[in-house]
Amino acid sequence: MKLALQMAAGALGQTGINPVVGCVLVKDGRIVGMGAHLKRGHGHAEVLALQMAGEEARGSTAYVTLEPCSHFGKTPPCSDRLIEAGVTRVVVAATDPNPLVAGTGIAKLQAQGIEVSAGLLADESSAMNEAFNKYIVTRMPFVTMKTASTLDGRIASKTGDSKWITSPASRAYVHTLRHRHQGIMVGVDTVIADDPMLSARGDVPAVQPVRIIADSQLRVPLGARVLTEQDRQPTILLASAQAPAERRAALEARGITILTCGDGPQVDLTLAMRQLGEREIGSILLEGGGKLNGAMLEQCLLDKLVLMFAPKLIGGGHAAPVNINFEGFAKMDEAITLDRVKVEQLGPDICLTGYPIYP
Ligand code: AOF
Ligand code: ZN
Repeated sequence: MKLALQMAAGALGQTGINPVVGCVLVKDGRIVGMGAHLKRGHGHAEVLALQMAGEEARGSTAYVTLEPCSHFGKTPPCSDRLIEAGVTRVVVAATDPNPLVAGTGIAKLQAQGIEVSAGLLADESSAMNEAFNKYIVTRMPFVTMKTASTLDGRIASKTGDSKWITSPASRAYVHTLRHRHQGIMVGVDTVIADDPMLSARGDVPAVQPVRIIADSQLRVPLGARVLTEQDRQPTILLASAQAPAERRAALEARGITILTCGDGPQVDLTLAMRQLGEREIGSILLEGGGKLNGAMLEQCLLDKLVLMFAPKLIGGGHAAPVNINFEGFAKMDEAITLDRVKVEQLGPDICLTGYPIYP
């Protein structure tokens, strides 16, 4: 199962709204087949492992990181394939929360007399598929907020200088994070200030995430790189119905997708997330700025926080922007707290990961 999990982990970021899954077939103490799901619409892990094993699959044990599917999706059910191939025992890590599967894959195998056990390294498997686990039951994207700030929470100095706050090790990790999400989201002020590419530029050639810009009044400059360099990565703008019609027309004439999210002065972020979910964007990395981060937090739209802190203090009062800017609460016992906190060091920086619990 550890090997199956390693193979699944290798495909993180490649499978879109699908989970990452690994499968290892063992017979007489020897591996006879292995496979991982590498791309939505292509073979599931079990099918690839069975292809490799051929006749040797008969009488083997399958170790699968996710319950074998029981439905006709883009591919036929894996549980049927395991049965046909004569696999006699199946060890599952996590069950599949997809309402189309949810225990029926295991039941199907058991009904054919196959010995099934579930739960081995289930937490490891579920953690890898945290975005899938949310999206498949809610159709809302799993949102990870990443910030890179000084120890006093600043994302720029009082003069606006921000290059660089965190170390090369932290910045490299950001590209890994980008690679693992289907969308990267920022506010239009970040586009105006930094003209970012918002691409994944890690060591591994990546499936590029969609770029999502919260831009209520469609203020994005027509020459911004997120608009002019779109061959590998489409850009989606989130706007209010109030945005000027001529801006909308100019952008649409350039083939830019604009999602209308409410008619208030600011984008209705919940509606925005729902619309992105409908477009099969199941995971988003939110990269600021502070006000957008704060608004997403206040509206309980963040599932996970990755907070990077450089061991620096820059100060700057109201002139220096902070990583998460929101109205806030009166009492400490109203605070949003983080669960399952993990702290790592990235070069000299501290990287804190946690899952917000909303009151
Ligand atoms: C498995 N093995 O390797 C994967 C599974 O549209 P499809 O056919 O790719 O089906 C996607 C669904 O199948 C997905 O939502 C999840 O429930 C399951 N994924 N199942 O047995 C695999 N990737
Ligand atoms: Zn399957």
